[in-house]
Amino acid sequence: MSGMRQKLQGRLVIATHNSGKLWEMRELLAPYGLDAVSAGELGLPEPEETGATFVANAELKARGAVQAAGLPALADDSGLCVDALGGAPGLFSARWAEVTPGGIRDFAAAMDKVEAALKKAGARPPYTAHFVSVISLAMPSGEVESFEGKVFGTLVFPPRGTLGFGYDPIFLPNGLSRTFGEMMAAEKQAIPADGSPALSHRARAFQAFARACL
Ligand code: ITT
Repeated sequence: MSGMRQKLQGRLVIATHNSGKLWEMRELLAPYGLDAVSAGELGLPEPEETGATFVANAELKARGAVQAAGLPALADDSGLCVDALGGAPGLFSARWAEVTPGGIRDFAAAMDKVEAALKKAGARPPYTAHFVSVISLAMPSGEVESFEGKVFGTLVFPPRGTLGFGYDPIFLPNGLSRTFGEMMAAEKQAIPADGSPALSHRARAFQAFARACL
């Protein structure tokens, strides 16, 4: 793993086809002066996510991109895990939003589905939940390293706010009064200068990645 500990420089691919994630990852990388191109800009195919864990899926996406592009590749696999639903939608967070299998995604419908599943399970508020993000870096040498971040909170219905993406409008981080959907990106994913933990799962995973590789 010694190679991974060298500073990452030059061009890298952000191996995501999700515009919300891409935007956040570009913002997180911006201070480091790397030239980040997206999987979409390079015309890379979207790999099928067949892994059984967030780490497996993040690594599969990063490996696919490093092979296709010949550049270091950074991928994120993430999801919302709801305690009363046994961790669902979890790995299937994107799939819960698909209107048709593999087709366009409707997160208003996905958030309704979460609420309906909670009702069906007989759950009572507070609906505790967490977001997970695993960021994997794959190098042209074949090395891969992964970093995880989590944020804990509760779910609110109806959804609140129009900012962010995905399940942000139902997620209220512990100790705060606004959902991720009501927060500016700068607040959701700020990296504190004093090294204390960031707020969002992705920013936390990024902090671990940055400490090791940037
Ligand atoms: P890529 O695989 O191309 O990166 P994806 O959208 O398919 O994009 P995932 O398989 O990791 O990504 O799905 C995770 C889903 O979880 C994603 O589509 C979001 O809806 C949701 N999610 C992840 N992080 C989130 C965040 O910060 N805020 C809201 N929802 C989030």
